[in-house]
Amino acid sequence: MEEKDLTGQAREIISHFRLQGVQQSVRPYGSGHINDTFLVTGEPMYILQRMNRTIFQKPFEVMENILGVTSFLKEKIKALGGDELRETLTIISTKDGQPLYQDASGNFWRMYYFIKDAVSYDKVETKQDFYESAVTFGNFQQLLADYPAECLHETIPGFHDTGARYETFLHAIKKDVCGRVKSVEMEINFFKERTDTVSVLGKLSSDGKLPLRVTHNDTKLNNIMIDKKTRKGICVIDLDTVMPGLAVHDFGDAIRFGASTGAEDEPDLSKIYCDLELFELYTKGFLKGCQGSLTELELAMLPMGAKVMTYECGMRFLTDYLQGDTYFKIHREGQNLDRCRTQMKLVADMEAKWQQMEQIVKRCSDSYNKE
Ligand code: ADP
Ligand code: GN1
Ligand code: MG
Repeated sequence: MEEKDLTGQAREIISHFRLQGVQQSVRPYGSGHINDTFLVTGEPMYILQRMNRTIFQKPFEVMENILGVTSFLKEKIKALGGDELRETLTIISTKDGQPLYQDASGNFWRMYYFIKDAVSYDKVETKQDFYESAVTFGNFQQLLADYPAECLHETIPGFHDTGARYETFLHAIKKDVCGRVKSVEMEINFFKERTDTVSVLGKLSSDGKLPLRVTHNDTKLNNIMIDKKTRKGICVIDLDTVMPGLAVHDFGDAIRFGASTGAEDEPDLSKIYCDLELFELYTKGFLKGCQGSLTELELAMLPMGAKVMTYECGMRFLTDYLQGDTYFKIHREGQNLDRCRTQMKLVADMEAKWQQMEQIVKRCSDSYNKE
C-alpha cells in the first residue's frame, strides 16, 4: 500500500488530519447534492468531505452541532451495548485538534470514519430496507428527545420554513436572472395554486400545537447506512441540518424520496407515483422507532408532512433552476427542472390519494397502540 497513489492535493489535505494506518487512494464518492464527498481507502477507511461553503456559512457551528449530537449518541449507544464507531458518525480531528481543516483557497474539509459493511441507497431496493430506515430515523429522533435543543445552532436559517421558501421562490420569479420564467409558467402556477400548503404546518408550529423536537431535517434514504449483514439501519449520517424542527417534516421528507416509484430526477413522469404500500411500511417503521412519542396531532399531520415536504422540495428545485442551478449539484442541463417535475407529480398523486393516506396512518397508529 503506497501513498504514491494519492493525488498531490488529496495527500496534502488528509495530511492535516490525525489518521491511523496507511492511506491508499482518494476518490469521489456518493451522490449527495450538497458537499463534495471522497472515499479514502486503506485500513481504516475514511470519508473526506469538502463542505459546501456557500450553503454552510458558519462551518464551525455545523461541526459543533455534529460533535454535540454524536457525542451524546455515543453515550447512549454504549449504554445499549452498541458499537459507537459504527452506529453514529465519528469526527476525525486535525493534527491541531480542530474538526475542520481550511485550505489555502478557504475551503473547509472534514473527515469521518467510513462506516464499513453498510450501504446507502438512492432508491428503495427492498421494502424491508425502507421499513428499517423508518425505524432508524424514528429511533434517531427518539434518542435525541432529551438532547438540549438550545445548544444547537441553526445551521441553515429557515431551512424548513416553507413560507420563507415561497417568498424566495417569488423573488426568483421576479428577478428571472436566467430568463427561464417564460418556459416554466405551468410549473410556477402549480406552486402558486397551492398556497394553502405553504403555511399549514408553520402555523400549527407557531401556535404551539406541534412540538419542536431535535430532528434530522434531511431524511433521504441515502442519508442512512443499512448494515449489509443484518439489513438493519445501522447509522444515520449527513448530520449538517440536525436542528430543532418538526417530526412530521422528517417523516415527510423520507416519504417524498423513498416512497416515490422513480428517481428524484426521472424525466419520464409516467414512472412517478407515491407508492402507498411503501407509505404504509414507512409509517409503521417510523411509529415503531418513535416509540409512541408522537402526539395525536403529529400523527394526524403525517400525510400533510409528506405533501408539504414534497411541495417545498419541488419549489426549491424550481427556484434553483430559475436562479441558474447554484444550490443543488447538477450533472446535466435541466436536471433541477426534472427534479421539480417529479415532486409536482408526487404532490398531485398524494392529493388524489389523500383519504387513503389518512386511513393508512390511522390503521398503523391503531395497530401500534394495540401492540
Ligand atoms: P451530502 O450532504 O452532499 O448529501 P453526505 O454526508 O450525505 O453528503 O455524504 C454523501 C454520501 O457519502 C452518503 O450518501 C453516503 O453514501 C456516503 N457517506 C457519507 N458519510 C459516510 C460515512 N461516514 N461512512 C460511509 N459512507 C458515508
Ligand atoms: C439535499 O445533502 P442531501 O443530498 O442529502 C438537501 C435536502 C433536499 C435534498 C433533495 C442541506 O440533501 O434539503 O431535500 O438535497 N440538503 C440541504 O434531494 O439543502
Ligand atoms: Mg446526504
